[in-house]
Amino acid sequence: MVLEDELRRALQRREFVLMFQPIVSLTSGKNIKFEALIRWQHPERGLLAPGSFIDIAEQTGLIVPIGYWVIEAACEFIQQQYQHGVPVRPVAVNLSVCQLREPDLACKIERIMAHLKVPPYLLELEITESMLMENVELAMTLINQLQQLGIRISIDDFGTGYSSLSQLRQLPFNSLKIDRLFIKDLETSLVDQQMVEAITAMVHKLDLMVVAEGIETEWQMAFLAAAGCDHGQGFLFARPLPAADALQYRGHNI
Ligand code: G
Ligand code: G
Ligand code: MN
Ligand code: NA
Repeated sequence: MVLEDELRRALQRREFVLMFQPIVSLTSGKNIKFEALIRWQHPERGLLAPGSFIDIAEQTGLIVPIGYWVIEAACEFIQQQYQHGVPVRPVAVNLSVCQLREPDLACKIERIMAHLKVPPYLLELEITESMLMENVELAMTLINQLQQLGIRISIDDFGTGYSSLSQLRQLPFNSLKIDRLFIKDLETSLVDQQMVEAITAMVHKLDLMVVAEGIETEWQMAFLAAAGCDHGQGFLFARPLPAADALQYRGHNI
């Protein structure tokens, strides 16, 4: 069967699952929120990472219905947090550029959340810097609509696209995620150290929270905390976790 048909069937048969990777405070180590990351529980090939199917899902437009499923599943995880009596943390969901082009995206997301009785401030949408730059006008309209609903927005993979300061300043984001590329060699690269410090200072001037991605070592965590980054995400704290494990996660000892 071709991958497109398999994906369509996977959606009907509910073969997708979400994993949840904690994002923690770099000052207290407490869990602040989660990023939802999709996986495909394939009947023959096992658990597949998004790298093996997101491209096809985007090319075929299937990412749009899959994207609505992701939002529903993220809301169900928020409901689970209430049911388990644990502190309820927001969930961040990745958007694809195809979803930005849906004229009624904001409206549909609002309907899903109202139906599942999840307050809008518990959902955050991650939009990559390059998606933003592909169509600034469209992104701006959508981001304003979503913000008006009370949904949070973060700019993902920052530093890999080409946004200008004036464009960033115009858009009402809540947070910005510094791409893993800048964190990877932080310990040995003076340039990366200076970049991270400069980005953090600049982004704080825009009143946004700064999240560093891909933190794998205590050294990186300490440097980023000293540089003023607010939050961190990475294997040092936790890998993307199944919902049941994410419900148990509280934070990192600092
Ligand atoms: O764990 P990781 O391999 O999950 O994710 C790889 C890439 O797939 C990341 O760039 C991430 O943004 C993307 N991705 C993960 N989950 C989703 C999703 O639900 N929707 C979209 N559009 N992209 C996702
Ligand atoms: O949406 P985004 O492209 O930021 O997706 C996050 C991706 O980063 C996922 O594939 C996730 O599994 C991966 N990731 C999260 N933390 C780490 C880390 O500490 N190291 C590495 N190498 N990858 C990470
Ligand atoms: Mn992301
Ligand atoms: Na990223």
